[in-house]
Amino acid sequence: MKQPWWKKAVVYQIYPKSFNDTTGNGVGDIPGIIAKLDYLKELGVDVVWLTPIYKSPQRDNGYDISDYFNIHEEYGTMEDFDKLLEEAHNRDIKIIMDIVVNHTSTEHEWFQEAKKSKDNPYRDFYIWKDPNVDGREPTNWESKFGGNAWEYDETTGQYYLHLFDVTQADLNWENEELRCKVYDMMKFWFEKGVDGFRLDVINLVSKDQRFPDDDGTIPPGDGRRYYTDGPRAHEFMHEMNQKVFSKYDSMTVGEMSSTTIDHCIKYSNPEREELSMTFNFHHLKVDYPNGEKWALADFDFGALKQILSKWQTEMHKGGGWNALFWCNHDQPRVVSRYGDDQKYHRESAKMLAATIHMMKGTPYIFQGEEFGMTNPGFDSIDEYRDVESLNIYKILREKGESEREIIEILKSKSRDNSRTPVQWNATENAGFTEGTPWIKVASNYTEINAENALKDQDSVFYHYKKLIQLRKQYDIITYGDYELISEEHPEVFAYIRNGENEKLLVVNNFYGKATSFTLPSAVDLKGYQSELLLSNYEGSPSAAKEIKLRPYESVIYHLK
Ligand code: TEU
Repeated sequence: MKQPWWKKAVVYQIYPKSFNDTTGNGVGDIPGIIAKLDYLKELGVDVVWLTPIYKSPQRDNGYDISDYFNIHEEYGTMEDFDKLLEEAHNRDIKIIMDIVVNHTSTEHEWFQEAKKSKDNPYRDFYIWKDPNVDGREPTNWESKFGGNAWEYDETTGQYYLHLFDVTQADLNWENEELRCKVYDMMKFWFEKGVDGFRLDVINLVSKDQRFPDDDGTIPPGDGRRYYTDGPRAHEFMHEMNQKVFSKYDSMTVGEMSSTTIDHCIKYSNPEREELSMTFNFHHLKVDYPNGEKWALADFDFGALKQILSKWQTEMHKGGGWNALFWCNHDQPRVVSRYGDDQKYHRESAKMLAATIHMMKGTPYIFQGEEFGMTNPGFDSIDEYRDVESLNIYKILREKGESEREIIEILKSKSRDNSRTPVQWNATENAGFTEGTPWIKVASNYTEINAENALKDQDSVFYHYKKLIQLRKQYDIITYGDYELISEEHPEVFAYIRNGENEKLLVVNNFYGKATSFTLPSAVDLKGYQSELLLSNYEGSPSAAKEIKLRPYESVIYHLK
C-alpha cells in the first residue's frame, strides 16, 4: 500500500508573532519567515505549520479571527503570503495553515451582524441562549481561560457561548450554512496552494444540544463533557473530509482538547475518512497536581512513560496516527519542564528530542526548541502578555493568593514561556527585531541562540538535524511497532521499535545522575549486529545486556 507522505514528514511550528521581525515594529512577519527558510532547510524539516496569520484583533494572538480571507496587517500582505508559499515550495517545504473554526472573534462580520437582533440572518451562526430560569447564565460551564463561558448581550437579552476568551464566540456547527461557509473558506486556501491544516480545538465543535449544567459528579465538572468529542464531532469531521480534504493531497492534524484514545483512533483512522492525525495533551499534564494546571509539582515520570506508551501502542493498534510533540505555543519549554535548563541543558535537550523523535507518529518541532530555548523566568506580571495568564492572575489574586505565589506559578506554567522571541544571535533583542519586541526576549539569548548552535557541531541543533535524517534513512522509525521496556525503572525511559528482521533500541536517562539499565529477558541481543546510531555523549556504550548511562544520556541503537 502506498503510504501518505506525511507519515515520514517532520513538521516545524512557527508562531509568526515571535519568529522574525523585518519591519522594526517589534512583531514578527511573513518576510521574516521567508528570510529563514534556508535555515529550516538546513535543519531538514518537510513542513511548516503557521499559527494563525489572518486578520485579527489579536486578543489571543490570532486565535481570534475577524476575517478568514485576509492577512493580519502586522504580518504583511497576501502578496507576502503568496511569496512565502512559492519560496517554501521551491525548497520542497510544505506549508500548513492553522484553522480556527470552533469560534471567531466577536469582531468578525458574522458576529457583528448576529448580535444586532434575534432575527438577523447570521444569528444562528453562533450559540445564543436565554438566561437560566433563576436568572443566571444558561449553564455553569467554565471558559478555558477562567470564569463562566457565557456572556450576556444587552441588545437582545440573551447570552452567547465562548469556551475561550469573551471575544472568541463559539460557532454553531449545527447550522449547515455555516459549515458550508467554513468548507468554502478552507478550499480558498487549498486553491492558493497550501498543503494542509492544523485544526484548532476541532473536537469541541459539536455541543450537546440539551445544554445541561455540569453536576460535577465527573471531574473536572466544568462542562467539558458536554462539548468534548461531542455527539456529531465525527460526522462533522467526515463531512469536512468529503467536502474538502479528500479533494487535495493534504495533511490535516486536529488539535484535540481533553480527548480519549478511542476518539483519536476514529479521527485518524484512514478508513473513516476524517483527519490525518491528532494532537493530544495527556503526556503534558503529568505535572498538574490533581489535574490542576495552576499549581506546582514535579513531573510524574512513571505516568509520563505510561501515557506516551499507551498512546503509542493503542493508537496504532486501532489504525490511528499520532502527532508527536513536547512543545507548542501553549506549553512551557520542554527543557525547562522535563529536562534541566542549567547544568545539563545540552544533554537533556538532546535526550528529550531523541525520546520523542524515535517514537511512532509525525514529529513536530516548535520554533527555538531545535537549539534548546528555555522558559524566560519572567518575574513581574508586567512582562506577561498572554490573555490566559492575565485572566488567571486576576482570578487567583481575587482568591487571595499572593503576588509572589502567582508569579512562581506563571514562571513555570504560563503560555508566554514559549512565546518569547526566537533567539537568533547575541545582538540586541537576540536579532529578532530592531525595534522593541512585543514581549521580552529571554535573558539567556547571548548564549542560547541559533547562530551559536550553527557554529557548534555538537549543538542541540545538529542533534535535531540528525534525528530528522535518521527518520529519512530508516523506515523502521516511521513504521516499526513500539514496545516499552522500562516500565518500572525510576530513571530510564527505554523502548524498542520492532521491524521485520530489525529493531531500534532507544534508551534515555531522564535524570541528572548516572544510572544503569538492564534489558528485560524478553529482549535478546543475540543474533543481532548492533550499531550505535546516535547519542548525546562522547564514547557512549555499545548495546549490551546492561547499559550504563551518564546524566541525561540518550542512546539509539539499530539492531539487524
Ligand atoms: O488551544 C486549545 C487549548 O485547549 C489549550 O491548549 C489552551 O491553551 C489551554 O487549554 C489553556 O489552558 C488552542 C490554541 O492552541 C490556543 O493558543 C488558543 O488560545 C485556543 O485554542 C483558543 O483558540
